[in-house]
Amino acid sequence: MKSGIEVVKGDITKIEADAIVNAANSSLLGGGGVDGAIHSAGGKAILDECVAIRNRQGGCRTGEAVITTGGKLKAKYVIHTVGPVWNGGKSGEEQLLGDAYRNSLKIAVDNGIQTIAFPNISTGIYHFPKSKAAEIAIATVSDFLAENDSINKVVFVCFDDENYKLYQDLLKE
Ligand code: AR6
Repeated sequence: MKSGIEVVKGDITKIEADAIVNAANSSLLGGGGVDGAIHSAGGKAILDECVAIRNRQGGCRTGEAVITTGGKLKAKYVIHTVGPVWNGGKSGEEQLLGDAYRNSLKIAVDNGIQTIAFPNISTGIYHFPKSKAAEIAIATVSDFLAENDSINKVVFVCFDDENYKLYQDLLKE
């Protein structure tokens, strides 16, 4: 296992970390999947801050990230990022998925966050192929950790068996 990286299977809303990452959409107003789970477990304080960000800067573009309170969650912060919708792979999806991970980590560093948990961004409703997404997620996080020592733990929280197995296999290498 690469140092500083862990993989667990489960529900990210239950994770104890300085921050958990949300696979949001550009509106920042919530949705289904992990986004719906985070907003319902974390409560209205998260949505209120999302609305304020939206009023200030017009939402969040694909590949970018914003930060709010964790509300009622165990995590102090939620970092909302927007992964790309998979559209066959010729629309910059791979670069944009890497950007979503990288920009989430950058905003974590800017906020003094030391432990952060990621869901498998874009691999649900947005249909990014899971195997390719896992490779990009692990490579992007590993490269970032090699150049930054303020984050000491990154947890990949896999909700489904297929992603859990992919991450375990890739991280064994
Ligand atoms: N904890 C951890 N992972 C989860 C959870 C959970 N509680 N629930 C689902 N997942 P998705 P996307 C996994 O669809 O593909 C929303 O409507 C899920 O199994 O949540 O980036 C947003 O508002 C999958 O592996 O996000 C956007 O409109 C992963 O989380 C859109 O969906 C991502 O699946 C974003 O689509």
